[in-house]
Amino acid sequence: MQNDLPPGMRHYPGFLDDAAQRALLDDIRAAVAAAPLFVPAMPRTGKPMSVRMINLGALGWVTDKERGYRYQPTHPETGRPWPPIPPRLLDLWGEVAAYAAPPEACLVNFYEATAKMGLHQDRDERDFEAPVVSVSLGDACLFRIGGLKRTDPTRSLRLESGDVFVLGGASRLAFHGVDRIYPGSSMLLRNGGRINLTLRRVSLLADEATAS
Ligand code: MD3
Ligand code: FE
Repeated sequence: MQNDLPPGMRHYPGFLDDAAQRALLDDIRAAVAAAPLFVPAMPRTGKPMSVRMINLGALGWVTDKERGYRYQPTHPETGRPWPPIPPRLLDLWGEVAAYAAPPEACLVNFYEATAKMGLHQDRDERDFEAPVVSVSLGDACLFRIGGLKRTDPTRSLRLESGDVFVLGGASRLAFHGVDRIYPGSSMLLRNGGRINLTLRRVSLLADEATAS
């Protein structure tokens, strides 16, 4: 239940109806046709992550063995700019983010049935005032959210297709991860799997205002 969530976290179950989910999926498919999914690799070890990803927007989050986690304006394999963030996602941000500027990055994560994401913090952005807005499509997942320290107690939540989750305020730097996917739990994606979109601010508004 939403009211049980820590300050700064808001869960909107079923925010997108089936038609809205399908329209968004069409946008994502068009973007993937222009910008192929890549397999991110952990800094230093080069261990591949189990998700595949692309980004939309002016900046995209990437990681590889040599250069580690970072935001950059271009696809690491094609060298081309990321596709734009579709208007329906900009509108969604406007409805839930309560922030004075549009998102600069939309990370698109694709999970196959066995993919997961270990407990981590999102701290590669400079602006922690802005929330992260997450949209889930396709198979449900078991999402885990903790506190500001890795060892803080965690709680688990099932995120379903069409759910929106907003992480801001005191929860912006909370540890979180995806423990498992529930194959066959949604009919949205013909071949199964889960797509998560995270809308983010990366740079500081103050810098933008004074950039020359
Ligand atoms: C809590 N993605 O891309 S989205 C990520 O479902 C990421 O693909 C997960 O963690 C996924 O970094 C979780 C929900 C989410 C996103 C950002 C957060 C939860 C968060 C930032 C702070 C706290
Ligand atoms: Fe994250």
